[in-house]
Amino acid sequence: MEKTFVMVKPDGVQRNLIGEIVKRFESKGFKLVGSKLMIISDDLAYNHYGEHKDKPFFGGLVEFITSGPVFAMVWEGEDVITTARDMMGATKPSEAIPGTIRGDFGITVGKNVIHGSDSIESADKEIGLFFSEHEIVSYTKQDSEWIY
Ligand code: RTP
Ligand code: MG
Repeated sequence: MEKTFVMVKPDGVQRNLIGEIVKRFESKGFKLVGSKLMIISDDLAYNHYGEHKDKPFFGGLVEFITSGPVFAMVWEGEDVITTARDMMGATKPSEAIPGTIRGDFGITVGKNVIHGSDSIESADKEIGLFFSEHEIVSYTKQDSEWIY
């Protein structure tokens, strides 16, 4: 089953949005298979956001993402990578439609509350960066094809 990496960014943690965000993914029907509150090291930030290393906002992005605790999660379910991105909304909260997480809780692009992997490749990479194998829990909720 497909897995994705989702993270409540430091602004979301400070604003007490962990529960709200977990609730949205649970209510949608996805299965939480890993989670932890952690502070991102500079090394991890460079690895995670390496694709943006030449962008003008890279320094500020690393400074922000390492500035306080984040809540890192792995969610599992059919098409969870794309669906999580849709639930998050556009990168710029000003362009994110109401009903999405960024549309409902964000204002500025630098503090946009949540991260989610944007492809199968980035999900694999990011899950591996943030979680060791024993931290991903494999379990069954129901003998059902539609409850993940
Ligand atoms: P993320 O990786 O954090 O989930 O966000 P994303 O895919 O929607 O956007 P991405 O293009 O990967 O950008 C990563 C993060 O960099 C910050 N950013 N700032 N100042 C700017 O113009 C700018 N552009 C991007 C945002 O915080 C974005 O989430
Ligand atoms: Mg991205």
